[in-house]
Amino acid sequence: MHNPNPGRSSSLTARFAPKASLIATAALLIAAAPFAAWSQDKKDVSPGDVNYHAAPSALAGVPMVQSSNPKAPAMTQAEFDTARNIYFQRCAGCHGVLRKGATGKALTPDITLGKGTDYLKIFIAYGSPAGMPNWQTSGEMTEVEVDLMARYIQHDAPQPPEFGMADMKATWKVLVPPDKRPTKKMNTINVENIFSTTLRDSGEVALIDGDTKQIINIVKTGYAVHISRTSASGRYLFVIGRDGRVNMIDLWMPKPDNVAEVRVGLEARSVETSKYKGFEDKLVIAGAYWPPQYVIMNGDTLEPLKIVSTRGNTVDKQEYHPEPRVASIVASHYKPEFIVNVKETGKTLMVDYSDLNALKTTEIGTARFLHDGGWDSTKRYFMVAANQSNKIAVVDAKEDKLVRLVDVSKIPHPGRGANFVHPKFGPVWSTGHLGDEAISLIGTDPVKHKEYAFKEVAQIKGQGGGSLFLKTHPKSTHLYVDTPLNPEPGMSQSVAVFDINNLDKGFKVLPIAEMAGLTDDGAKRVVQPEFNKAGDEVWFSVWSAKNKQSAIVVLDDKTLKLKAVIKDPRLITPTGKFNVYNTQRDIY
Ligand code: DHE
Repeated sequence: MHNPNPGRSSSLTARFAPKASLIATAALLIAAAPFAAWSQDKKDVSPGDVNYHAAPSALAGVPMVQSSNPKAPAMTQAEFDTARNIYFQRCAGCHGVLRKGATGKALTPDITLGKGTDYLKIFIAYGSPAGMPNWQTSGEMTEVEVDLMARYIQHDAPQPPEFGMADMKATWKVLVPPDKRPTKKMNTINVENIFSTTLRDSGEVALIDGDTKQIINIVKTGYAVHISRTSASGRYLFVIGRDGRVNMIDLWMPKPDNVAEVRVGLEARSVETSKYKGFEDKLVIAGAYWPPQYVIMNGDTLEPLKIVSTRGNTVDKQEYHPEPRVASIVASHYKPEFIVNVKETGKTLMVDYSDLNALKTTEIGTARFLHDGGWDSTKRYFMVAANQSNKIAVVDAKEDKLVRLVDVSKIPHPGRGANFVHPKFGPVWSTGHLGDEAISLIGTDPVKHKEYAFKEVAQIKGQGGGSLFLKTHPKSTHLYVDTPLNPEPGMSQSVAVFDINNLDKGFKVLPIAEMAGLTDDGAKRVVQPEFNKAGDEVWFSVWSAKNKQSAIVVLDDKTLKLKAVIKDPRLITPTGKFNVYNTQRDIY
């Protein structure tokens, strides 16, 4: 199997390695020419990446329209339902809801029927050298389940329902109407230093006081919350669950809590609020994975106002794609625009929200598989990872155009990225990678450092592949890089820290999970560094499974010494943390 960390032993790689007897059987079957042809042109996906993408989808429990294909092998209704559930738990993230292909191959009956059950069983059981996990030999699926899946994917894909205005309105609740909300801040909390912390598997966020390190409130949100964003004024927090539920939290209440909620789709990842002068706190936008659409809402109440589908043609082959998911969204500081990144078609949409009845959109062709990204330090250039294309697209929010597609390493994953001033290249924005240990630095100053602007000016080496997020702060001289999806616990449980003024010196390893002092055998993945408002503390989540202990570790940024460990039975699966002030002002 492909090893994401050449030169390092990999327990996950070993786990994915078939047993000898099975290899022999597989080798015979794999010799079949069509298999080779099918797997060879597959994108290279590391096991860490597979882990990350094969997360359960919120669609698993949704009733769907289904038709069975008479040419496909028979299945009982119960078998079909079980297979559908497995598909949405493990496969939809890569192969798409409609199985038309996303970062993984298309698996529609026109392709799968010709392959036949036996062939498909081998493929599912043993995986492909290019990245399809070996579901059976890794112990993730039984032989019976593999047989079920091989038959299931020869039937037509069941289609989840659409989710239109009537559905949204039916879920929309204003818990505290605007005129019943406080007219001034009613608490003594330093709200600018609150960390909205995702409790991934409990359907909540923890609002943690950055000054006292105490939990202010645990707020009920959607299922498997993804991100939080702060309104332009800093008063409201918006949180989105994977199930498409958006929650609006008022930080002025005596105890900050929900004031409104709505569902914008059946599965979603992104939310943002209008930040342009004159439009502060006026609108909220959320992007859905299913149905593929974005929704603009009233910034006071979350009343859905406008739904726009993202179905359309891909940027390169100009082929129709039925489910281009909405990935990252940011609010422009230059114009009344939201920047909406559409994953499978590879388009960045500059959505002018100044008149929702005459919505103007500038469609910029960038690159397929857009995912996450952040602003450069001037907030003029949005740097977005086209992860499976191994590129960063640089979009100019002033001119509404693509500046450049920058080739980087394998599967860039920046979160919002990290901006700092490099001694030689001037201002740079950086990203880590899921597929290898490279950290790419991209010059972002076209005025004083023109020769370096929008080029990958350097690659530094981090601990290993499986990196998701990196972070610094304008007041810090440190760059922190996590590696939570690296198969080596030594790497997934620690972070690398670089001295920005001496990057060539390499990194120090900070054993964050160890510092947390957790006593059980949880995975303790260290994920997503986030600074406090003052920029003198950095927070890390130590993320274990739902039934294990987790924690937040706080370091003094200057000394790299432990400052606090936040442990609480209510901190279930903490992942992303969003400091109100830094998120409000896009400081990273
Ligand atoms: Fe994320 C950001 C999608 C899995 C934690 N994630 C994002 C964004 C997208 C996205 C589109 C950008 C939002 C924006 O900026 O508007 N994430 C996805 C997936 O599709 C994926 C691969 C699989 C899935 O089924 O969700 C996925 N993400 C994860 C996780 O497993 C992580 C590590 C833990 C978790 O909480 O689920 C995770 N994603 C995050 C975090 C951010 C994020 C913490 C925001 C980082 C930041 O600093 O801005």
